[in-house]
Amino acid sequence: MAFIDELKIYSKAGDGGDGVVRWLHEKGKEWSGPAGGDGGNGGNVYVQAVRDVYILSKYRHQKQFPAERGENGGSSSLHGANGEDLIIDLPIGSIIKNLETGQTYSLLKEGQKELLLRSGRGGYGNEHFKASTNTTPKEWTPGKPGQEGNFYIELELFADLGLVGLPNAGKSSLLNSLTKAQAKIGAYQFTTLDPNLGDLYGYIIADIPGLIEGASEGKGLGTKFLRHIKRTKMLAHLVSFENGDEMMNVYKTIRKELKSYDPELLEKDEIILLTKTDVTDEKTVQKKIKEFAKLKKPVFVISLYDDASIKSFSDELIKILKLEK
Ligand SMILES: Nc1nc2c(ncn2[C@@H]2O[C@H](COP(=O)(O)OP(=O)(O)OP(=O)(O)O)[C@@H](O)[C@H]2O)c(=O)[nH]1
Ligand SMILES: [Mg+2]
Repeated sequence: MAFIDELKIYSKAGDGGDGVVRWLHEKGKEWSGPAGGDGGNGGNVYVQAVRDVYILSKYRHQKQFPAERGENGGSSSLHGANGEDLIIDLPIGSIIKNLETGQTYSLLKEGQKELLLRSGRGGYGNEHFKASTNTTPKEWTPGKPGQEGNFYIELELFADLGLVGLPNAGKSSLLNSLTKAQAKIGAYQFTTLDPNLGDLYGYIIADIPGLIEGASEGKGLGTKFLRHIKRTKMLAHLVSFENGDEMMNVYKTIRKELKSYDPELLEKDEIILLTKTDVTDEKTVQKKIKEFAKLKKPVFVISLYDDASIKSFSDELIKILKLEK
């Protein structure tokens, strides 16, 4: 299913039903008393957090989200039925902005429910206006309108581990070998256009589209997707041996781009993954391990063609993620 992480919708809470003018019907008496019921209240609009990062794509073709109107009052003092509330399910990590009022709501926990739009009250029927001085009231009031508004919904994923690195570093390949994700792999840059997610024993790994120098100024795919690692607990930074002597520079370039997007990204715990060891020799691997070890972060080397390297990284990763929780 397509991954959608932003959406604009229009929503409206239900209007109240109108009050009505009705009369008691007693034999021989035409105006024996008012009996017009009140209108029902409209339905409210809520958003609720669910554990489904793909749910926004379900709403792609639905731009309007109205809650039910209250029913009008009836004869014999019948109160109109209340309109049903509308509950819009959104993924955990959604930020919802009311474009009219500027108010924002963040859904942080599964099941969290927020009232977006308040419904209109039902109007009064003529029975409501009965008084000793007014035994045959003809007054009634219409239902009040429900609130309405346009909303911008943006998803910031909550992953346990975010994979970052240059295009072609092997991020999607790694995601596929660690999890059941079936991310597209390609021997060209920017194969990944939207974040991919995988599940490693309950830990969510997010594969972010590749970054390049100047991403913060909009080069390549820009930094649009970096918001998905803002709330990610830990980063895995992939650098391929294909970059040869440039590996450390490549690493620093990506760190610079992360920083210009949000300096806090640099504060996150990070592990370093030197990928594609199969394209180089053992001596270079050892040299690079030493060089990167100076950064005082865990360093791993992997190759897609060396199952043992993936297995031992996966085991270590689970241990590290357990400690992070
Ligand atoms: N030799 C070798 N090639 C690899 C390895 N891992 C991935 N590749 C290849 O490298 C290319 C890029 O891999 P991807 O996983 O698509 O890279 P990515 O980092 O997701 O790239 P973008 O989505 O463009 O950012 C593909 O042709 C893979 O087959 C590896 O360990 N060794
Ligand atoms: Mg990719």
